[in-house]
Amino acid sequence: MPDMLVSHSPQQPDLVVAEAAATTPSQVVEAVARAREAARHWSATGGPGRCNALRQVSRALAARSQELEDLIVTEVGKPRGEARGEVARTLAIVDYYAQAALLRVGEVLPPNGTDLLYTERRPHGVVGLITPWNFPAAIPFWKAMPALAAGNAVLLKPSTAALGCARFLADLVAAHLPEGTVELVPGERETATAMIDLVDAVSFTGSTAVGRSVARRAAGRGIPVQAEMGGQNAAIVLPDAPIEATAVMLAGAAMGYAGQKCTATSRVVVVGDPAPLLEALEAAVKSLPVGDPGDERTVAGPVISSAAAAAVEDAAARVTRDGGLLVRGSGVDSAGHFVAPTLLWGLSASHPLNQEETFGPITSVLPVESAQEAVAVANAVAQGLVSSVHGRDVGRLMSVVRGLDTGMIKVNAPSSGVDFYAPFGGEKDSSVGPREQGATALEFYTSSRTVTIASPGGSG
Ligand code: UN1
Repeated sequence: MPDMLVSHSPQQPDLVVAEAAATTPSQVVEAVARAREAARHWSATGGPGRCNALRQVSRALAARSQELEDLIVTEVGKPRGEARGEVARTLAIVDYYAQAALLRVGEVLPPNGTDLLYTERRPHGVVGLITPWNFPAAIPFWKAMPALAAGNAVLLKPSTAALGCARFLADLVAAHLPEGTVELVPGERETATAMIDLVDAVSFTGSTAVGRSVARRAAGRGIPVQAEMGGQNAAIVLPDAPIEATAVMLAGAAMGYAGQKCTATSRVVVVGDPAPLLEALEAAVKSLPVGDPGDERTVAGPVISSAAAAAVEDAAARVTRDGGLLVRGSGVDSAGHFVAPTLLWGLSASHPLNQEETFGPITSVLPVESAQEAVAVANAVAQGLVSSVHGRDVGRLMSVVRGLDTGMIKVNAPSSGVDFYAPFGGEKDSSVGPREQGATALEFYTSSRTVTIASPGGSG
């Protein structure tokens, strides 16, 4: 008997949202065979044909966007406003890559004694996608859409916690694309491993530990691999930053969706006297609306599981034990996995809580003397996904920007939130392989072929 996979609602843990049997390795073999056959036809459909099919997906998704929004709220506890934003982003991603199917696929170079020299980008064939639960629509689509636009077929192995969203999306795409072009393969490690061993490229988003092993396995087969992993993102606040507005922005960046984003702000590095910012942050964290994710006003709903809630409580207990101080926002007394937003300070920059990713509503304040020291502290972690800098003086802001070692930097903007058409990815332990999103994504899902053409008997 294959294992049964079940997703539960984080605010109502008794509610089963979706169920599926785990895909066995032999079923993965079959799915890959179907996808491989489909990929031949799909790539032969040509750019305009693929553009039309993806535009139909876009229309179908637009017609069912409310349903998807509700499912995101229920299945992964994302607050309604953010869930709506994610659905809008997902739609924009489909539209963008539908058009991208019409963009140039190569270049003509000056022939060197021959008749023609050109390059063309060709799909890999079947790509395997391993996606997380925290952006259950945007991430599967920001991987699948460029892969499909380029002419690949896709196997999608979603996180079990977002099984319902993945099925919704896979069914919606399957209704408009040839059979086998998108294969949903629910499962855990065994399914993922079987998939990595058979597909032609892999894209992963999730934890650093799992991402590293996915990358190693794929690299062992010599296939292209991309892994987006954890962050330990710092926000640097310079002395001329507007205190109130910055505190509100940082509370949102740290605690929005209960901090369950790889782009969440985990450390606030404040240059100079920390007292005014700390006071404003305390007020912002204490007044942060925590509660039912279905409610329009909610900023932080429940965390995904009881284990995730326990990890935050554990971290809070460690702060006190290790001599730090903390302020906690409002908690919710319910059967759901709610935890109070937590602001901490007084721990050294090298303390594990300032080094590891908690993936919950917890952020740490670290006072420093100078902008230079702030950059050193911000960079002194293994991860390098995103950082933010807050202040007014452009020269000073830019000198901090130049010193930071993350893949993305936001100036006077929250660390979380991305532009779907701009390259997304990090440095150090945060990423392996090329950036996601935008034009680079189309490159990742294709390889370049160089063609030289000469006349019979040789030309020139
Ligand atoms: C965002 O900040 O809007 O898993 C996107 C994550 C990231 C995506 C963040 N890969 O949290």
